[in-house]
Amino acid sequence: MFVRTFTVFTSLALFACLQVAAQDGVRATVSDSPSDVAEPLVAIVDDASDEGLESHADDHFHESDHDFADHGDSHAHSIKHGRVDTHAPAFLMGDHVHEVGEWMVEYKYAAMFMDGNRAGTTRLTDQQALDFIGTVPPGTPGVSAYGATPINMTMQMHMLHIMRGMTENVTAYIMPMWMDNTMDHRRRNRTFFTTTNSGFGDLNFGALWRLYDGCSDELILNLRFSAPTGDIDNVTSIPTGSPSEFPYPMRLGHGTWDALPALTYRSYGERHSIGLQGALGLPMGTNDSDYRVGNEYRATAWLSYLLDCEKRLAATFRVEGLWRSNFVGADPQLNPNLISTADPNMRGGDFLNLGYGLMYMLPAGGRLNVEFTNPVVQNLRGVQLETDWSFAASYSKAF
Ligand SMILES: [Cu+2]
Repeated sequence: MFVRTFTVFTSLALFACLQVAAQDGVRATVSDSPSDVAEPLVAIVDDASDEGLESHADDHFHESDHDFADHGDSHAHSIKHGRVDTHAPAFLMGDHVHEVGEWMVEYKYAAMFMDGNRAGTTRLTDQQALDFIGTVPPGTPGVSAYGATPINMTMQMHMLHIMRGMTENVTAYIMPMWMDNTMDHRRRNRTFFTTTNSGFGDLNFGALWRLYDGCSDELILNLRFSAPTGDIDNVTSIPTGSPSEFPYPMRLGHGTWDALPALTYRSYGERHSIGLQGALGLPMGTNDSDYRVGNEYRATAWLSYLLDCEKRLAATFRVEGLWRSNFVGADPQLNPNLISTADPNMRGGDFLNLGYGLMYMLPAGGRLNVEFTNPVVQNLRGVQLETDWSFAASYSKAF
């Protein structure tokens, strides 16, 4: 699993480097085309005389140029247009809209790596994780300690993201995804086993509504929903020899319809942009296995800094706070006294994550977007695998 992920990452990194190296060659081609990219000095002079609205941009870039259509000029003139950083760092969604009738297709890969257990903010050895009594009161008859513990996990996601501009300010989208989860375990008797579960995850879809469209900033409401298409009843025979359901973190979906609303604010300067996003994950009702996953509350802020004059390459830095509550209810198929991953009261946690990314606009107009994140603070309920780092990479193209 690691090898595959490493290969994907290395290829993307190499591809990005080659593109950057080839950029000088590309520059001549770009400025020869009729839709020329602004010279930086021209943009600066124009800013001074024209309130920052005259930074020329490629008209093939997909963001709307409706604000200045009445100039009788096919070029987009807003500071928001024709720059790579109109998309958010790779892990984020719901950060931009498209113009009427425009489509965008994106492939996104994301992976999360977890190694070792933690209770609260304290790291545990495998033996300490096995001996963790958990939420069962000490001395409960028949309960001594866990029979097995997870020792590491890799979660991978392959997602197709299709967007279409429906009206000037409303863009609809759908995001089918394929999940691939692998978990290594240690039994009390020092033997090991690995389980793997893969398949379609929950189907996310919704609409983005741009509530405010200023000359250098905008506000976008995301009305996102998740349909329970991911299987929560898959079974494995690996640990016990007879088929039993996967524990909570290995499952492919939530089993409930979820509301995932978010609000995003973007503000653009000549060389940088900032973004703020608040997002909620609210499972609705209870699934047919008698539980629902925890609520999620996310707040994130990022800075994108343009690294080249043509505004094709940007570096991003992001800070994210994430609060996740424990599950409500419990699946009667799972015995929380056998392993920590079967305990609905060991799912919540608080995280402070940092993200580092790069995004690059290819000469043909497609976008590459990569981001690494790692938690600098994580406080987990009960005993759980800790998150070490995550990676997301995407390629998108609008037409
Ligand atoms: Cu898009």
